[in-house]
Amino acid sequence: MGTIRSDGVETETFSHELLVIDDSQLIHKLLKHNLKVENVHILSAKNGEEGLRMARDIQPTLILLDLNMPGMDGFEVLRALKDDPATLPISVIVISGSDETEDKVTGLDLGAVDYVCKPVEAAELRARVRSALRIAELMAMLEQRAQIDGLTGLWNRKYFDDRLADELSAKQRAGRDLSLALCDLDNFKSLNDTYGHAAGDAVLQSFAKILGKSLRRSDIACRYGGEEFGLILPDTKASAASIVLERVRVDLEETAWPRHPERNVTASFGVCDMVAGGSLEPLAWIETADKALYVAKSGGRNRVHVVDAKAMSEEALRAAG
Ligand code: GH3
Ligand code: MG
Ligand code: MG
Repeated sequence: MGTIRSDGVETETFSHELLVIDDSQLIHKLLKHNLKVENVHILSAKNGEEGLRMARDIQPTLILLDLNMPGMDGFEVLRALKDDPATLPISVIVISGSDETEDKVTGLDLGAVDYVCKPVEAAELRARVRSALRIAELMAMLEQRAQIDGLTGLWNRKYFDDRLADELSAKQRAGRDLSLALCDLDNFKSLNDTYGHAAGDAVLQSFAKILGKSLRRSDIACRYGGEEFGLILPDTKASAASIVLERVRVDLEETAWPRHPERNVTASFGVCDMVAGGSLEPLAWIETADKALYVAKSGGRNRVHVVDAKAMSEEALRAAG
């Protein structure tokens, strides 16, 4: 499969990385030749240790693993792959010269998705690789669905918690900017009570669309719960985040609602890009953004409130005595 670049050159793109771990050069050549027609990028490791390293670094979709190798044998490699949370999800097909039932049972029980005996027919190998890739794609899809909110299509609370922790540790590593915003629709209970739950649901869905339209691809919009949303904006200072959120706020306020044209819907936002004492604890960030949201609500709603970073550091200094 090819992709046309903006300069008109066709480049090859692969849907999956496939790692072959085998000590025989001949097998590497043969597998490369046999799998040429499949849409996979084939990488080669010539022993178990190198294979484990590459599996960790590259995270291939599928590994074709030889059993009989000097040094670490295939079963040891398989055990190590399945013991490490970073490589556990990678599908493994064992390709072995042994057709002993005991070896097949051991390989499959250790977590291989398939066991193929050498010499293997090219057509059969291709079909088994395609089957393993289909299962891997389904698993990835299920995993993604479990992180998505059913009503709005935004990421859910679980994903928000995981990503915030990730982003804060990435920030710690690279010293990058990060903004966190919490957002809550105003007087939503009264909207539900007046126009019905279905009208409330439609508002939640439209608000998710407004977020999708206004945020960057790298921003992470989540439904935090009910009518509350959590927004993670990597590489963004709160001053820049507040400009984006102000646009979202106005967009929502100006939306015309077919079910209740006489009633506008608004939202309040609390934004921070640092927390007292420079904490990298997700909970501290959420508390700070939540306090800012409270200020926006108590100040009259329908506004974006950004935490005053200077006041916060003074407060932290005072607290430290
Ligand atoms: P405030 O401006 O202070 O945020 O007031 P509010 O009425 O928005 O806040 P409150 O927390 O009192 O009410 C939130 C309402 O959101 C109550 C709940 O029924 C409604 N809600 C939560 N989840 C959903 C949902 O999935 N669909 C609909 N339609 N309503 C929801
Ligand atoms: Mg609420
Ligand atoms: Mg509310």
